[in-house]
Amino acid sequence: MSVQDIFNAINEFRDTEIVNLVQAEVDAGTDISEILDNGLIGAMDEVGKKFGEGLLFVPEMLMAAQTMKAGLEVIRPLLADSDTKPRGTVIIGTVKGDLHDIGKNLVAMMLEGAGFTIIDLGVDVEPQAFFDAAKENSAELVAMSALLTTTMPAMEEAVKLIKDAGLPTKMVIGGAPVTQAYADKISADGYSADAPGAVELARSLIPGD
Ligand code: B12
Repeated sequence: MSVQDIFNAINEFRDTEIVNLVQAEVDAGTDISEILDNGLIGAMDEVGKKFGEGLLFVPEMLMAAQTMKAGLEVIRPLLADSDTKPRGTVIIGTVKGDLHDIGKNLVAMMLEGAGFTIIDLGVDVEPQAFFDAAKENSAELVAMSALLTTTMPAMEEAVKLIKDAGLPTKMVIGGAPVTQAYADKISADGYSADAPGAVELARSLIPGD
């Protein structure tokens, strides 16, 4: 058994086998970041590549996503830091028009593991809903995810709503098409390319000690 088996299982949509494959790697002591980067996330990159090349279609992409999610659940409990202390509240969601939630879920899991309180608004979240949740919960951070170039502008709308109202809430953004340059352009407080980076970012914006 190897991380390659996890990669292959996702590409072959073997959602009943994935749990055992991931568990076997965990039991073998394989590094979680190796399981994530080369197994679970690496497989989704491959699926995206095949979709881009017209080699597979939306139903297959969905089956791969379901398989990936089942695998991710196995490592969820292992993402908690050993030295977690309570930190701030984070509102997280995927922006309006966008249904991709795997990356968002992973970021939420890792932030939770690092001690943040997570309020997950789900997918297809209106800019106003990010604003309302930030205000109602006096949240320290809003974290927005977008996987489609067409849905990125919804991030700008939410940032504008929160900044214009003068809320102290910081805003971070991410997702495959998002860049630091885009974060700068829309005056977001931060960007990270991956979930561990999102934790670093949140810690730097909300110092807990
Ligand atoms: C799975 C998938 C789907 C699934 C989603 C299931 C689900 N529940 O999420 C389904 C089948 C529903 C889907 C639908 C569509 N998809 Co799709 N999908 C993908 C795919 C293959 C994988 C995405 C994924 O889960 N990656 C794994 C996760 C872990 O990575 P991630 O999301 O990037 O997240 C990481 C980082 O970006 C970052 N991050 C993410 N969010 C955040 C947030 C913050 C705050 C921070 C700091 C960091 C951060 O950390 C994460 C962990 O490291 C991608 C290809 C790809 N390589 O991205 C295409 C892809 C995103 N989809 C694409 C398209 C075109 C579509 C559809 C329009 C297809 C169609 N014709 O209907 C629809 C749109 C539906 C909609 N309205 O949203 C295109 C987007 C092109 C573009 N640039 O706009 C891609 C790139 C495929 C391609 N090569 O063309 N899709």
